[in-house]
Amino acid sequence: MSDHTVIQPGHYKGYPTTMTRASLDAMTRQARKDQDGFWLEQAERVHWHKKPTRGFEGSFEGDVSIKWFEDGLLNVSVCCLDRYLTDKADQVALIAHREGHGPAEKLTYAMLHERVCRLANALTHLGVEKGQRVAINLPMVSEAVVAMLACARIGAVHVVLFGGFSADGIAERLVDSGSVAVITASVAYRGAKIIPFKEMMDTALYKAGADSAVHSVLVVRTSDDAVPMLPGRDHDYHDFVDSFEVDFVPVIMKAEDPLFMLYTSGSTGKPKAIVHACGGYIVWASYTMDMVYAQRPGDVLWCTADVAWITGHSSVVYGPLANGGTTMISDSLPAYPHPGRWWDLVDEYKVTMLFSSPTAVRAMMADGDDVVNRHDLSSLRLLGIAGEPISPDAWLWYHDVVGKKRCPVADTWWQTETGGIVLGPIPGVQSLKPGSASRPLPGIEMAITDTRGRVVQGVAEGSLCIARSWPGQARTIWGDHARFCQTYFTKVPGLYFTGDGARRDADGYYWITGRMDDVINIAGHRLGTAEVEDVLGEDHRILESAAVGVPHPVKGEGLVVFIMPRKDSATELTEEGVARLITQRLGRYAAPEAVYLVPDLPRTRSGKIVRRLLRKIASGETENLGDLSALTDPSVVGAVCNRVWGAM
Ligand code: 6R9
Repeated sequence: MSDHTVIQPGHYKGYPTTMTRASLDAMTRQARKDQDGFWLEQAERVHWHKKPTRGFEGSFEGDVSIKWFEDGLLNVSVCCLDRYLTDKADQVALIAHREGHGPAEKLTYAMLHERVCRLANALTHLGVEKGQRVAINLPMVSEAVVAMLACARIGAVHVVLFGGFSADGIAERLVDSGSVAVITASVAYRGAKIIPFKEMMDTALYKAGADSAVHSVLVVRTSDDAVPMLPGRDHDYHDFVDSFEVDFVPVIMKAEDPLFMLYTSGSTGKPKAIVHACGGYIVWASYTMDMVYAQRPGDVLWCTADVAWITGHSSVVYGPLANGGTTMISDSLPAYPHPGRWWDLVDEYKVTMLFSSPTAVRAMMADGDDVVNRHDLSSLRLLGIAGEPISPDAWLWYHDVVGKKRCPVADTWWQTETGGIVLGPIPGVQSLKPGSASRPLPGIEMAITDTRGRVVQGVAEGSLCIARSWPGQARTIWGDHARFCQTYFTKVPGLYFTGDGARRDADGYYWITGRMDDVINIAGHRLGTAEVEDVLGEDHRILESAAVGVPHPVKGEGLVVFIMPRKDSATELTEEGVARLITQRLGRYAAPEAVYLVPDLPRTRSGKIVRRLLRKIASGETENLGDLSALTDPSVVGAVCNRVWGAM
């Protein structure tokens, strides 16, 4: 698909937007000219206890410091709830659908406020204080949204942990974050599978042992089966929480106080918790969701992301609620109990905006057009995606078959570190190009740099960087500011380095070419290959390993692992055993597509494993393996190829 496939905004006649090309350009110009003035104006979107007068303060140089709205005071739960109690108390804030549990629960702003206050009281009663961390490990149930907002209300920092992490993964994060309380569920359902959340949490807490500071565990009962409860530590969520008062005076926070942290993967082994600050983050969540989604009364936004991802934070919880919209969550899968399940739900709940992942789009595309065509999807007006690159074919399928060519598709590019959308179209105003994440939102100074770190203007390809701070920017990595500076600000001094590669075309549209570091993206989930290699390095039977990402038709990328066993261990080590070890240690999401035991790994003369070559071999690229003369022992390649291609 060439850059010339362009869908003009006029194609979506009558698309409701209050913006025009001129107003958008004016915003971009104003943000460039007067950064502080622009953002202080945007900060008016949210409710402040004391309005800020200061914009950005800090620097991307040296010991990087990022501060926004420093003299402002606020409470984020007030921005999302209390401010709507006067005019939207009875409007539905949250639709929470659970597969197989009948009609969805609908919580109005008043009801959500009540529940948040009860939990805020309960957490306070348990001794949780401002600044302390609370881990949330829940499936997509209403309590997940309540828990995040209740933490925000008492000033505790929430750490939402992904349900796909293993007990080891959870233990490591509980210890690293110093969490004092946990909110979890007895089980989660994933289609026909039951995932024992509480049991995993018990194992994690046992493994963390004295290193964990967790004193209380609240358990949402999601099944009728009893789960073991440790007296003194564990409480049944509703038995405990529902008796508390329905009001709680919000703790007033400084704009720069942390709101939450969220673990993500980078190119080194240890997972890192990205820290976001109250003021900048909520302004950014509100601004970005309004620019791209522009929720209006009557809109139902269903973002299918798990709350444990940044998309779940900004596009499920904080953005929609800060803007007074209706947000929907569901623990359903697109094809369970039958293909087209999500289309049933779109019709049943009259979803107007569906925001999902390219992986989900590809999976639903594989089920065929008939499945979609059997449903009434006339409620939809906007389709969104984020998380991974989408091919123009899949984009067009989403647009033509799901959106019936009526609904714009907003491909939005962002990261845990960016807090919200950075690249994305303004539907109805800007042209769309299938496969491109469009253009930067006003206020974002995107840059592309060449291999020498020089900013290139105009049509360019290289490293995707951001030249100026924006309010939703991550402030640090929890407990490791040096790593924060090193990871994001040294590759191209003075700029924020995203880790992605991109091409910019003549119209200023960005085309993401993928990660430039050793991070792979499996169905939108970031996994550092070093994380996998670290786990394998702990097994004494393994001499060395190399993890690589290969293209996968549905998941975007899949994990393939090469193992060089110790000579004396070659017989006891099996490829299945290695795969099991990875899922046990990291979680189900990291399950490899293939594991290959090989006698040796291809290396450069300086001893570095040539992952690029392994990636090609694992992808079945039999030609163009490139120049092998730089390898210490080119014959190794033959042995690796035999193992892999013999198995294909
Ligand atoms: C929001 C989110 C971030 C990484 C990012 C990039 C990839 C995200 C994308 C995309 C192509 C898009 N990514 N959006 N790639 N097109 N529209 O996914 O955050 O989990 O931190 O992942 O995802 O590689 O660097 P996160």
